[in-house]
Amino acid sequence: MTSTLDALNRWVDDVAALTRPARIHWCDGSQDEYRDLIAVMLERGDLIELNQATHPGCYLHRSDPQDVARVEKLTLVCHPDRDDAGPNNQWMDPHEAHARIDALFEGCMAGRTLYVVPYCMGPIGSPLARCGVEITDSPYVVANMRIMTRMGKAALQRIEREGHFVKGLHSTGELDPERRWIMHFPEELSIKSYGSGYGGNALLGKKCHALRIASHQARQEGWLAEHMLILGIENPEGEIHYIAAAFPSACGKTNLAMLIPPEGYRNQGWKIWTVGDDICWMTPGEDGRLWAINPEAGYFGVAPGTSEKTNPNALAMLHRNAIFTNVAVTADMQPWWEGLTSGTPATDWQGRDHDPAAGPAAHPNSRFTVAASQCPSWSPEAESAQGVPISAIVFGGRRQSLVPLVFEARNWTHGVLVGASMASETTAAATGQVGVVRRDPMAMKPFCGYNYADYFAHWLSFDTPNAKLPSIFHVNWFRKDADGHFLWPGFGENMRVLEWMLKRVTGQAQGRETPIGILPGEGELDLDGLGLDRATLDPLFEVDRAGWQSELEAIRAYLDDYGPRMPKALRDELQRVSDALQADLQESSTPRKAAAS
Ligand code: OXD
Ligand code: MN
Repeated sequence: MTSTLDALNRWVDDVAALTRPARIHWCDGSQDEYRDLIAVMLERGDLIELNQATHPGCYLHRSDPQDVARVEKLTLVCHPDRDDAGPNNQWMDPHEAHARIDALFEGCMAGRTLYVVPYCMGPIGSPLARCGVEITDSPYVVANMRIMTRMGKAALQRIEREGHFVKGLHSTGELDPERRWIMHFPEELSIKSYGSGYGGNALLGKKCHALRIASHQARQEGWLAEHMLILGIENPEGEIHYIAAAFPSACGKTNLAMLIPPEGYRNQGWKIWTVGDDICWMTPGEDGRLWAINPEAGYFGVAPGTSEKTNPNALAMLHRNAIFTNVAVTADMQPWWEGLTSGTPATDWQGRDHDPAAGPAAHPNSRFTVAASQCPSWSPEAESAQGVPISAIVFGGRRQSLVPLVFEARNWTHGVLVGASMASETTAAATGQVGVVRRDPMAMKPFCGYNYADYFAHWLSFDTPNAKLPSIFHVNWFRKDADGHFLWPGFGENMRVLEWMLKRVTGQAQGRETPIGILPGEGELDLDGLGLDRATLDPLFEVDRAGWQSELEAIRAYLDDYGPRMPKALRDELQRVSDALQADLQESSTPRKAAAS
């Protein structure tokens, strides 16, 4: 019998024969290796040293200006049968896809080093973790993978023990957008990515493995791979409840995961623990609850908007051992981005003298890469092999109108519909127009490795007699008034919403039934000290019946796009909500006594 390492060696040989590198380096993940990589990149000009007095161990990488975000139209999910990829994915026949991308890989590493990067997604000893090997010709990718995953020797040992791994092949190629693909072959557990050095396209452990490939594996094996943060809420009694929350890219997952409660809450003993900020793998435990791990070991966060006000914990962790990508710098080489209240940008993200008239100094999707354990609120439970039990799942989007601050789904099926109905205004995390509303179910539109209809069916299948499933909520921090001002203060104040969720989970708040779900009852959500007037509060907690009827029609049309594969249970649930709304509309058009407030 040939060992896994033989198979790995053979694959490396095959790739080397195709790409013809000058040398091959097997990564061990050591500190010395990291130091050498940094030295190579400094010498080549791939990295620029930042101010080592203020930011020891911090470096800046400037991307090609045409390579600064994920490119969804070049990201393919290549199942043999197109319908398995679904209307939610770009698809190509696997044979054709391999042929097209292998033609690009041909000889592409000439003169370069081929790095073999074994990595583990999740705590190295966790049964929920999964391993992969990325082959890349980019030292920037290797350095980032070392921060973002458990990379090197220990991962290789686990691969040898387990006998399988996800194969990822990456080359930056010529960074030509016309010669760029990010391809996934879920049945083969493999990924091929060419022509981009950007995180989401090139750090293959992250979106490609931990979401697109893992979501496919999760369906086969009975678990969930989700685009969710994980946080722990510690109450004054010292109990910790964990929640997982899905928001589309660049909608504040990192900020929420690292939230510092307002002073009044802190004084009472409330605390937030950060388990993860982007990806969550959940599996049903023997006790019927969902247990979650963060498969990542670092944060690849959006820099602009990260400030003392929005995320002091993130700022605190960014003063050492961080790689910055496409931020601006001050005259004394400190990293700078829009939202920071101190420092002045001297040089913009492209290395030009900063001209405020020429646009932002930092790219709107500029990023930091930093070890998870550097976050002051990092939870030691992030290393737990069994994961953490999830009490609540939260879905959320960026919606200026209609969607209230918070509501709870009635049950699991309704919650799955709420997740499936998610929509959000687009952001700079992907190329394309920013600010247009698009459906982004469970924040997985760019990341679900198979047909969404099958994915919703998979979600519904968790509702078994022995399951003790989390409650499901929906939040919207982004409501605006007619003048375009945010109605809700957000950031640390979101603690108030989390507290209401906990009260619901623990049976301490009754809530108010509405056709779209359960909203906070009068006085249940602590608004003390916020100074919000009725004109602000009313829209945050109102259910605009007519507006929701149109929204439900849009959701129905969206689900219909998936044809007969869409689970009937989800359509029936939509009908139930629609009927409840209709009944409510009729009732409210007949005069009745005003509700007590
Ligand atoms: C990310 C993204 O980088 O969602 O996390 O784009
Ligand atoms: Mn993300």
